[in-house]
Amino acid sequence: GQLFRLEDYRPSDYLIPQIHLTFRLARDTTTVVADLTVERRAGTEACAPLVLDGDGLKLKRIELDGYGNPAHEATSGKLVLTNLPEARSFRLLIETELDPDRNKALMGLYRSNGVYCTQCEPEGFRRITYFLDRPDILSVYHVRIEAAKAEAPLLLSNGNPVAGGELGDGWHFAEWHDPHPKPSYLFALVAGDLGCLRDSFTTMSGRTVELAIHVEHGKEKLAAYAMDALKRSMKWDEDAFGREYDLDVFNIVAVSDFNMGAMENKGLNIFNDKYVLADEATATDTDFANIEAIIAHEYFHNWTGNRITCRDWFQLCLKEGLTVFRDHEFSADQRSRGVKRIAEVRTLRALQFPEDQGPLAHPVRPRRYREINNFYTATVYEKGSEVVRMLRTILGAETFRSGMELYFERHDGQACTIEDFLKVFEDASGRDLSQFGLWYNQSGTPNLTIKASYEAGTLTLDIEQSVPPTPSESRKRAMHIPLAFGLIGSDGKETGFTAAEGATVENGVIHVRKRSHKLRFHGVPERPVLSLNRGFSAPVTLAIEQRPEDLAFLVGHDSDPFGRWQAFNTLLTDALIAGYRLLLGGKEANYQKDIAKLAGRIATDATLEPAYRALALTLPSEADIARDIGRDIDPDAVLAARSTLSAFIAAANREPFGKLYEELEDRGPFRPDAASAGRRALRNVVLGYLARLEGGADIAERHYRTATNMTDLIAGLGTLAHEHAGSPRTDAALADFAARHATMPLAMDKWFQIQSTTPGTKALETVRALMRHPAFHIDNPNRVRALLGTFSTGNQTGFHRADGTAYAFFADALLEIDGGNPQLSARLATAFRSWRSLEPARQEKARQALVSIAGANSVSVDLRDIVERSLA
Ligand code: HT7
Ligand code: ZN
Repeated sequence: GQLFRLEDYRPSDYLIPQIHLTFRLARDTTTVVADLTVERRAGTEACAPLVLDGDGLKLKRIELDGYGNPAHEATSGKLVLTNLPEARSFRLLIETELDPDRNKALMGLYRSNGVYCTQCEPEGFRRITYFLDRPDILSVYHVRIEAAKAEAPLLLSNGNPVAGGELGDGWHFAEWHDPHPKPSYLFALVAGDLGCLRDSFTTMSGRTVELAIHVEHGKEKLAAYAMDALKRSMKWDEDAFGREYDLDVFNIVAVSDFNMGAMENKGLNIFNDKYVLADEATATDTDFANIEAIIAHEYFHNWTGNRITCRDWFQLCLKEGLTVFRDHEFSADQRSRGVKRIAEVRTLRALQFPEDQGPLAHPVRPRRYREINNFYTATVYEKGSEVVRMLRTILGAETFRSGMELYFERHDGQACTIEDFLKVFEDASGRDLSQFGLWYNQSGTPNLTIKASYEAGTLTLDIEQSVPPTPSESRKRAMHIPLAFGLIGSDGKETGFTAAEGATVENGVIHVRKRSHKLRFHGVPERPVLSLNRGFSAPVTLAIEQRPEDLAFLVGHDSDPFGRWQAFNTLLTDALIAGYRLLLGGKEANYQKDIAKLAGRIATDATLEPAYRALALTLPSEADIARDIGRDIDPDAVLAARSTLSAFIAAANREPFGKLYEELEDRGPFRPDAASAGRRALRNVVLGYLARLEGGADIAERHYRTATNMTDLIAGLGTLAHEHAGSPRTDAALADFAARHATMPLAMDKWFQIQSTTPGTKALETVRALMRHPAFHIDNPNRVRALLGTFSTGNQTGFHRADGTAYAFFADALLEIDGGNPQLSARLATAFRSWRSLEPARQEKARQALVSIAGANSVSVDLRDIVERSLA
């Protein structure tokens, strides 16, 4: 694969201000006629060739309007035109022929369940027609779609509908016009036979927008929650960011074959149906929360991504990091802010930290790529969002908002860079953000080491920052780290200080900007307990010695919900790592009674939200524990430490947990709201503990049998399957679930997932067998992720079996998937990224599996890129 470099960016010689597309959709051959208005950029010489991108295209016809057939050279991957007219502007007609049915990569035009649909980000448009397929080419689109009416009564594209009618022979057509110039990656088309849920929204200036969500016939009701989330998103963007929707219609289409969550095509969002369809019988509370967040995310892209887009793909975080930040804020406002923040941090640590600490580390704005599809990462999205959050922390909410307003005003209709983004905040605040800009350019998770001492009214913090070396970045510069903090007195209240020296401290934030600071707080009346990185104000790791009694004090007293959660999480992690070391040394793990008592206290503290209690009582996952151990990991010992601590906490809290479990039973009608979901979450976490005690299988089985919604059904089945794997009652419950949900692929995904994540060496055989199950389809990304994705990332003992057979199996599966869908195989291959932190024998086996992929006969650029960077 070719290496693309940020510093090589050049504006293109030509522009394409307008494009008319005509699609004639038919099963065997679909034809696309693109009528482009091409304009030579001022300063470009008339003899400059026009080089259009293509990917696997068959060229049928090419004409220069008024000039006939132009001099050209066409390959499936490029179309080069020479001897172009002297005129600054000319029209170019290109006809290509496609076969959507054979497109298994799910990029460009393909068919999913009989529905024609497109996916063009990042470089899928070039699989439809030859084009300047880069995000800084903005064009006004006019689209005509022709199809057989019986096969495709519904014909959709971007923008507003402008014409439609009959063509004879059972064919019909529709025309769409999008007045907003847009990059090709936002083009979309959908044609098929779908049902529809309709509604409308009145914008802040009083315009009516027709809303429609298109789903498989019979599933219209399952789109009700998504529709509600859409209307709430539209209103929120007006209130929180002053952004109004700008077309007469907004369409969402749910398809079942999709590589990611959803796509923000202008006025025509296309979704993975997993993130649209929901009711209590088919979706868990997590599914509902994801639907709300993704509907919002794609809608928010209308301004951050579509109206203001990226100059080039290196700037991907410009739209993604900012839009994730916006969807996080939306969910925080719709649900519980404190709980939402904890969940975000857990996700960041689970997905982004390992990326930043392994061979695939890259800056939030990468400088190099071979395959841009491999850079839709947790670093670009989640860390990108954290960077925007830090910007708001540093500038304050008000200045941040003026900066955003300036951004919309100054850059509407443009393709921008991170420099443009930072500049609006510099202009709005009068601050120099050049050191802050390192967050975009320097990879690796910064570490802060803090030593605290207190003497005679003065609290001294010795703060050291270091950023570990990452691939191709060995020397790092000091970053600007905004560390929110609190000093807590023995009465549990914040204690004051009269002055601080050694670092800037303002509005409860320490601004760490140098490699080391000696920060002194004067006038501190007593030795305070420190609450640091409140609200997770900076995405860093913290090394600070804190006494267990201070952490326990924070659990009870920190006014910051994240700080309270973090303190208990640290106690749990410390206990788990100590237990792990004992187990590795051949001893029994033992735990302090205090931790179980604290768990009991949190569980039953009625002043705390149930959702918060559920999060606090969820033990760090095996992957979390492994990450904190850092090296030489033995996953079997990690599982043993986690199971024993869980059983220890359960045994010490048998009665209060049992009582809580009964009290939390929901007897009313199902509601998907955050408070109801929080109660279910707490009850299901408690169930996990109770299941470890005598009689636990009975409780789990009863939970499953009496469940009245998918959340509880899955909690019961998962608990039974994971705690009592292989027992006849588990097998019976699994069979029962499969029988009840056989015709519901999204529910069957949960069934695959429960089995693929059942701990232990047997999981490999189960997964192998399930690949032959009639509900499993290797061409469908949701099925593949449910079975193979969760096996590799969610089953530490199964995937990292000591004999390495799961690695070899997974390598073979990746190659099979790679033949059809390279984006998917590459994404799955990232499961190997932390292989160097395993103990040596497993490391060697994982390395062999990676080497075997690299040496295989035909490997896509996508998969090869991940494998080679993982091995480097
Ligand atoms: N902007 C989109 C990213 C995307 C994508 C979506 C679906 C299929 C393939 C894709 N490649 C990239 C999704 C988003 O961030 O909103
Ligand atoms: Zn996005």
